[in-house]
Amino acid sequence: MKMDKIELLHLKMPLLHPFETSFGRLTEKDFYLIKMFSGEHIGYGESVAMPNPGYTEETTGTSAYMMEEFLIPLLFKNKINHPDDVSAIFSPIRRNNMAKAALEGAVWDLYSKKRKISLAHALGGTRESIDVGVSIGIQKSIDDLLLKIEGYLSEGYKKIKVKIKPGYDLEPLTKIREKFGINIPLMADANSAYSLEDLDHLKKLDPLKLLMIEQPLAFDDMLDHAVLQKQLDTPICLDESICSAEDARKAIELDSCRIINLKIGRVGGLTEAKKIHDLCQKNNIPVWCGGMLEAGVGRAHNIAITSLSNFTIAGDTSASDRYWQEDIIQPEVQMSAPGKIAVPTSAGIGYELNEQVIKKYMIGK
Ligand code: OSB
Ligand code: MG
Repeated sequence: MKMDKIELLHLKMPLLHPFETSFGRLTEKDFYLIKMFSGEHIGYGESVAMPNPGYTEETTGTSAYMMEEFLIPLLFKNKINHPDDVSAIFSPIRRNNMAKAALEGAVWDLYSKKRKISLAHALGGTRESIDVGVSIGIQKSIDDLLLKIEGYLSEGYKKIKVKIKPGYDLEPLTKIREKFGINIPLMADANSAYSLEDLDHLKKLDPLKLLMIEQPLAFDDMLDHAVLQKQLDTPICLDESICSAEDARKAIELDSCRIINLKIGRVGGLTEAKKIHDLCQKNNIPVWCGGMLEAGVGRAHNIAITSLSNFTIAGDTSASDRYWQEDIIQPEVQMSAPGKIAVPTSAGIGYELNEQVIKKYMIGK
């Protein structure tokens, strides 16, 4: 695959609703869209790094710097026969996974377009549609939270994930159970807001029968999560802690988690995500696709990877209108049936870019 040109488009898109977590509040999405030109085809990628290094160490700015200074030159210097080659080409560069994933995603799109198959098919996906849930940020009041959940449940979302932090955990979760019952698929994401000193407090979550608790302890911890998992009935799901297949192997061996939230950007690309998917499948660890408030291109990549068979739990890949006034792709991502999104069958990511919307939100190139 010979590349002619790579463009990085810098976009800032306002979120419909501010998104608050234990690590901060986001009102707009600041990201890079990658256009990779090769002959008659263009492959698309999206950098999912956040403006601030609160979730991982990367930022919008560092990912652009790494792409321009190090990663793109490597892509032009090396021969790429298959997208799987890209992670090997990038391996001399430590971490910077979101920068790597953005470019590798464009290579995967290009590869599938050249072969005239869908990205999902190229990745080995088998599902025709995926189950989707929604991740709800910390709200001003519990009443606001309950109202939001009611709305998303009526739209058909198959998993409700709420962000928690110390002082905003037992009460909102208990109220949710009181209002919607013990049977709605409910989980909580702490984004590393607790420590083992909170063990007794975290045990109080068990009677709420959450599907799982996501990343309760430190972002780089495996041992304490294993200690906590032994004490909890609620399955632990790791997000921040899993940045590679090696991390997943260690977490599984240590029993640090029973479920893994798989994010393409966090693990450095689709090839590594597939490896983690396969490893988890062998070890009976279900995975689901997490989100980074992606615009349409990142969302399309998430849909494609979720078509793999061990994505057995609804992910955070919600429809475009949960985030945006208007998305950068057409058609926008919509539910094909309640709680489901159809996996595109046309070549590559299966969505066209909406250049008008891109022009409107582009702040640099
Ligand atoms: O922890 O899963 C997370 C968004 C940004 C950074 C981290 C996380 C999230 C979400 C939102 O939970 C998922 C989404 O709707 O894209
Ligand atoms: Mg998370």
